Amino acid sequence: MNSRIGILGAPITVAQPIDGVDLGPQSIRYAGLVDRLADLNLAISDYGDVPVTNERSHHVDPKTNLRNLPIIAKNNQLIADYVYDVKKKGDFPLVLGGDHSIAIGTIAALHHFYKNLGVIWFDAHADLNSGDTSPSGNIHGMSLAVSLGIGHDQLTDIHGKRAKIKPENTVIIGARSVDQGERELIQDLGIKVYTMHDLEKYGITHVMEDAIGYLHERVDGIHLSLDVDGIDPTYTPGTGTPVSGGPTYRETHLAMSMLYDAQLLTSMEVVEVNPLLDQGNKTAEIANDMIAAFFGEKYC
Ligand code: 4U7
Ligand code: MN
Ligand code: MN
Ligand code: MN
Repeated sequence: MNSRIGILGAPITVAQPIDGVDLGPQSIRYAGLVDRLADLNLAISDYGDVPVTNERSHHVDPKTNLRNLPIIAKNNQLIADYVYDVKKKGDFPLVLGGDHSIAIGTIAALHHFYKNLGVIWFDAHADLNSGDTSPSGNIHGMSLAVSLGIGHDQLTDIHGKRAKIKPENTVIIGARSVDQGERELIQDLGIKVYTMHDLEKYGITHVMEDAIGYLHERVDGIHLSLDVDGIDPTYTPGTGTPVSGGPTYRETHLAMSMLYDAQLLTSMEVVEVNPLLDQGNKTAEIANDMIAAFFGEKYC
């Protein structure tokens, strides 16, 4: 793994309706991120936050079924520009959200550097809606679809037209709240999904070995998009769309350690931490534990 990490905050909040997720990057830093990673003998550059703006309207455009499209498109264009610069420097990008719409910008930037970028989407949700299928109009539930080239062109055409990743290079882990339109898309595109049923039945070790083996044959880089609501809300209560029945702290930690051991990952983002919904700063602290495991922190 590249030993220089470039941290960027991406405090978008308007792709979902609850205030506070814009404080995610600061809460993760406050929980000790830079010192923790420096202890792993990694060189850290914290480039601060992308200067996004969060003017919110609660109105869903009836023509598109999208909330706050223009501002989200503008913010993600900025995120893509900033992530591109970090990657161009040769740093390993670590992007801190913000709501999960930031993946639109992150993946758009990263796709320039790979022929076949793999994505591991660790999430309770599939984030495969579009205006046509979304029950909410919230764009944080559409970012994986957008990266696959599905959705409004103001979103899909950031840093290049349509798809930035291929469905066969995409893996979802931890899914347990998938909408009807998302199910159909998963079937149609053949996206590999490890649901909570698979995690229960086969165990996290087998699922991670299978996912890593599957991607290893296909891709030349792998981005981890870690939505903290992927983890069971007992551990990560500070998030806007919690879903019970997720992987435990220990399972998630093991998954992160196995990704480190595989030495195939090339970028990471951590999203949906909302300190205003949290118990103390618990969710940001647990996010730090997972990030540290991902970058090679061992128990002993
Ligand atoms: B997150 C949802 F309907 N699917 O589209 C939607 F359940 O980034 C939730 O994974 C999306 O947190 C959650 O609004 C987006 C809903
Ligand atoms: Mn998500
Ligand atoms: Mn989610
Ligand atoms: Mn969420």
